[in-house]
Amino acid sequence: MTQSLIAAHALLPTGWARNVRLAWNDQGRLTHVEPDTEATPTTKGPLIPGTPNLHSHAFQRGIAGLTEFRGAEASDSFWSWRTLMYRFALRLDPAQLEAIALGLYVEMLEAGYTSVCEFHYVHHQGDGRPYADDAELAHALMRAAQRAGIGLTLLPVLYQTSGFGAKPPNEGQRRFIRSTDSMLRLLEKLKPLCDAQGARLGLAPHSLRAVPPDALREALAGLDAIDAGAPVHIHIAEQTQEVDDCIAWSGQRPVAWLLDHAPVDARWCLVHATHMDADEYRRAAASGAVAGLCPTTEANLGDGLFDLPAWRAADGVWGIGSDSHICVSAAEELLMLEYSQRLATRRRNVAAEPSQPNVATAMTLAAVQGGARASGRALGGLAVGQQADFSVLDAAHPALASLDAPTMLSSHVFASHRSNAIDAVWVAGRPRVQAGRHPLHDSATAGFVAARRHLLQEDKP
Ligand code: NGQ
Ligand code: ZN
Repeated sequence: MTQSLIAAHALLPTGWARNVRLAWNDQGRLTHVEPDTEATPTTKGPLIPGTPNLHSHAFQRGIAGLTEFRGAEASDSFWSWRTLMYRFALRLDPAQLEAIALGLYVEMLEAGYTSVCEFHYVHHQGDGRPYADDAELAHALMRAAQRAGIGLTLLPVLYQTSGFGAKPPNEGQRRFIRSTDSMLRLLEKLKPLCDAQGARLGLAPHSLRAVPPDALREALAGLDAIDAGAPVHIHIAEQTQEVDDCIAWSGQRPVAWLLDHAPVDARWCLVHATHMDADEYRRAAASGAVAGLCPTTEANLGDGLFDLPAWRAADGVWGIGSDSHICVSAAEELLMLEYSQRLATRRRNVAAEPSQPNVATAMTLAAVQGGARASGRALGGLAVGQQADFSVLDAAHPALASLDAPTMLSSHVFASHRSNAIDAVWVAGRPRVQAGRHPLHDSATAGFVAARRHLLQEDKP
């Protein structure tokens, strides 16, 4: 098995370096990262760190592209999309979930994501009763990740109410609902299985509208007893409706409420965090929590705009997720994020950093650092002790050919327009994608299409 290579150009946490020798151990952890070696490069295309995908609801890949029409209401919204999404969620069976997740994870690898945080909330059978094995659907996701060879942070989701003030859940949410005790039993059951697979187990209180304060406190205490460092992810302040409802309930905005009532720190990922006031930007950034940005989903759902300059001015850490999977491409998420900021600020290269003026380079490094923190795994890029997760760009792609390495990355993000410029992808020191293809590409794609067709047929009377 290959355990080392020499990259002509590699993007290290400190920036671009030449003739870098990478070596890793049997566990897939980097043991050497040495620039300026004399040896002849074995890898010609620029090597970039693998991007962790910090937010995924795998099953939603099955409806990507299918909700792009206006419904009965004069104006469509996040909430009408959610109604359609719930209908689909109610029909999934374990085999279909596994097929959709496998197809998705293969797509992710081919697009340069080397790991995924799976925010997993469809727990029960279609009628709302638990499966005989309560972890049935978690197992389906874990198997899909293992078969694809993508890294996994599994985040079982606590979902109890349909709105602030402990509003009872609605019928469409019946597959998601769990008591806090049943969640803690699920986590206890999954912990050794995740450890055995090299996955990290965490917890995701779905949102403040789905988890009342007592349940939040008890679930976090239970998680700490299982793994005091485990990641905690929560959807927060994505829609203005949620902000208004939170103020009506508590007198506070969601992020402010969370910061005052939960021990938010670097273990936490605040997914979306779209609607914050100036004080919330400062306080949330100072907590060390990662802002889990999902730029194409947030655009698709009409969420609103995150203020990246305000977040960075407060030294906030961020990463990217593909969430609803309307788009599965790390490069396109970065493009969407940067472009949304340009449109809002009427400036260019908004996400560049004083230490890193090349915006694609700065964004890639930021998304890796933030994604690693949110994943709770050693995914912090090309440095000793981190996992050997990386992509090799296709130096022969027309958008990249004959450019220098940093500009190849710029063109990959800004100018390769949907034609993938990734040649190879390695996870934990093992090649998962070669010549742009995952070995399961054809079979996983066929399985995905069959599962989607089946689910859509069930929709017809
Ligand atoms: C989710 N998605 O959990 O899949 C949510 C919709 C909700 C986003 N927030 C459900 N983008 O928030 O209630
Ligand atoms: Zn989400």
